[in-house]
Amino acid sequence: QMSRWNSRDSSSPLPSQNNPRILITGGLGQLGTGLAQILRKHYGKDNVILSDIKKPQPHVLESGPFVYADVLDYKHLRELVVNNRITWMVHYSALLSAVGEANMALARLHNVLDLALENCLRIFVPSTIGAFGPSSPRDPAPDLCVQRPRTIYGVSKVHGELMGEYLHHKYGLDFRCLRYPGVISVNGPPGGGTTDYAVQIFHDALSTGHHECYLRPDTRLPMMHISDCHRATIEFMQAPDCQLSLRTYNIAAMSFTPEEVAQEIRKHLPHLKVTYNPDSVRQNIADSWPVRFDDTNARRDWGWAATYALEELVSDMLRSIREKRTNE
Ligand code: AKB
Repeated sequence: QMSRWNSRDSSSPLPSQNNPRILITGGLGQLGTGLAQILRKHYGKDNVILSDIKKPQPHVLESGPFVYADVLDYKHLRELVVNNRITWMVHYSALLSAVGEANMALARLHNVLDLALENCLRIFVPSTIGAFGPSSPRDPAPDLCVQRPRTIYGVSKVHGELMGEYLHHKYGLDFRCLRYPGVISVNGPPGGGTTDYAVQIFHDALSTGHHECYLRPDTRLPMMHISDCHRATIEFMQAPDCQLSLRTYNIAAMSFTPEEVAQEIRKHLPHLKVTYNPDSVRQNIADSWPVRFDDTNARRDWGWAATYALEELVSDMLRSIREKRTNE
C-alpha cells in the first residue's frame, strides 16, 4: 500500500473542481441517494455515479447512473475511476457504531485513500461523534482534543481522520472529512447505530404510538436533519482549499435527549408513549460520546450554518413520513 502512496505523479494537472465527476461508494445507505440527487442538480445527472454492492431499487436506477462496486476490489475501483474520469469521491461505504467490525472498514478506507492519491481525487470521508471517547471534552467537543474512543467503530474513524490528514500533509491529498452528528432521515433507520432510536421514534409515533427506547431518557447526543447533513457535505466539498484551516471539522445543528424529542413529537401526537429499556452496549457507547459539538471552525472557515432545530426537525419528519406512506 505505501508504495502506491509514493507513486503519485506530481506533474499531473489538478482536475477542474468546477465540473466534478463524482463517485459515491456505499451509495445505497442512509446518505448516498439523497446526496446524489442534490449533486446531480448542481453538476448534471451523468456526472454523479452511485455505487454499492447491493441491488438498487428501480427508482434509484431511474434517477441516474448506478454501478456495482466492491470497495475491497482495488483494481475494479481503479477501473471505475479511470474509465469514468472521476475527480471527486465520497466514501460512504461503512458500518455503524453498534456493529463491531473494523478490518474490512480499514481495508476499504485504505483502498479509497490510495486511489484518491493515485488519481488526484478530492476525497470525502465521513467521521462522526463516535470518534470521541470518555476522556474527550464532551460539552462541547472541540475539533482538536483527546480522542480515545472505546469502540472499534470510533477507533477506525480516528484512523481514517489521521490517515487522510497524514496523506494531505505529506503528499497533498485533497482529503476532506466532516464529523457528523446522528443523522435523522425518513429513509432510515440506518441500522446498527447508537443514534438509530431518533429515527425509529418517528415511525413508531405514527404507527403504533409506542416507542421502546434502548437509551435512558436523559441521554443527550448531537443530531442533525439529513438536509443539513447533505448541504454541509456539498458546501464543504465546494470550499476552496485556501479556506480550509483544518481537514477534519465538527458540524453541529442541535442536541437532544430521547425525552426531549418525545416531548416535541407529543406537540403533534399527544398520545405518544415512550418506555425505556436501556441496552448496556448502546448506552455505554452513548455515554462516552459528546453531548454537544463545537463547530466554530466550520462556521468561520467555510460558512457552515445549520437550518433545522428540534422543532423544525420534528414537524418535517412527521410530514415526510406521512407523505411517504400515502405514496406507498
Ligand atoms: C451511529 O449511531 O453509529 C452513527 C454515528 C453517530 O456515528 N449514527
